[in-house]
Amino acid sequence: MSALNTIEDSDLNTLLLIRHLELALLDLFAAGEINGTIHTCLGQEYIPVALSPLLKGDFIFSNHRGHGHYVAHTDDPTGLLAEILGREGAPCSGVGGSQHLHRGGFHSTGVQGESLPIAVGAALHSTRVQPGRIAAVYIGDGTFGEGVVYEALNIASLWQLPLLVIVENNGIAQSTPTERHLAGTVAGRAAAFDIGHHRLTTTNVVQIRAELAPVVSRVRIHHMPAIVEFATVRLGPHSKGDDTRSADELASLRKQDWFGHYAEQLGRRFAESDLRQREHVAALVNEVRQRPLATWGATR
Ligand SMILES: Cc1ncc(C[n+]2csc(CCOP(=O)(O)OP(=O)(O)O)c2C)c(N)n1
Repeated sequence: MSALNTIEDSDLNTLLLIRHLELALLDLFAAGEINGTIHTCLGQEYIPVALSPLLKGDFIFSNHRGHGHYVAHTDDPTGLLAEILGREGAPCSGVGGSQHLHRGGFHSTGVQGESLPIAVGAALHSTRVQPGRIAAVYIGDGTFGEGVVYEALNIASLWQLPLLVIVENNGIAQSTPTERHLAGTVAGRAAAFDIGHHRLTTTNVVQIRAELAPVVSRVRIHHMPAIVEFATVRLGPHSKGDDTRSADELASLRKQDWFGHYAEQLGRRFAESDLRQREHVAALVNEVRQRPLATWGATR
């Protein structure tokens, strides 16, 4: 078991950066400064932070809850803010917004399940022209309700493609608890397609990375798909103002928040990073919201 106190400063900073960005986005939404909606990854930030160094240079496919994925994999919080606020410097000219982000090998979509077959295509492309590059795709537990997921898993296994499926199982899909929408298990589904499955329950990024490094290597070197499933918590509403969970349930989920555990174990180091990131995000928000509006094509 890897001790949390060996966590690198850069990882701690990224975790807290994502946490404060998500909180700032909720404030901006409440102030009417964001069009459409947002889905925050509060509670799930540690997953892409643990995975990002293992997936450098790979294709990353994200979903509607993708802010943390984007920041961890691209190190571009300013671009994310500009995109969501529709300001100059937005990587997709402010047209993609919160759910449709693209930068380099990073792509996200708000259409549930859509990324799976596209990731399979990217993995196939890799085997032909860029061996060693894998396609990693983030999905939620609710996305197993989409038939295309099974078509993609079938082909990835049959053709032995370097596909890593990262399941963020937060126990709920919008307002439906997992036990009411999912028969069987994620592990059972992986087994049905002869795909390796690994389930993680810890929020310790050091431990997660150590445990998954050999899994990702196998995908990369032996061209075989794998599914990694995180038992995690969604602390915020699905998107905005649509949390149907009781106050008691939310209070018990908050006890599982990595933030409290990290604060307890890392003490002053945590408090200092937390303050720095809070101030950093406040400054970023201030700077980006004063930029002129993005124009289509201007930043491409
Ligand atoms: C094809 C499609 N159907 C429905 C939706 C609306 N929708 C967005 S997210 C979501 C639930 C997703 O649940 P899950 O996959 O568990 O991810 P989570 O939101 O928990 O991260 C739904 C129904 C959608 N975006 N796309």
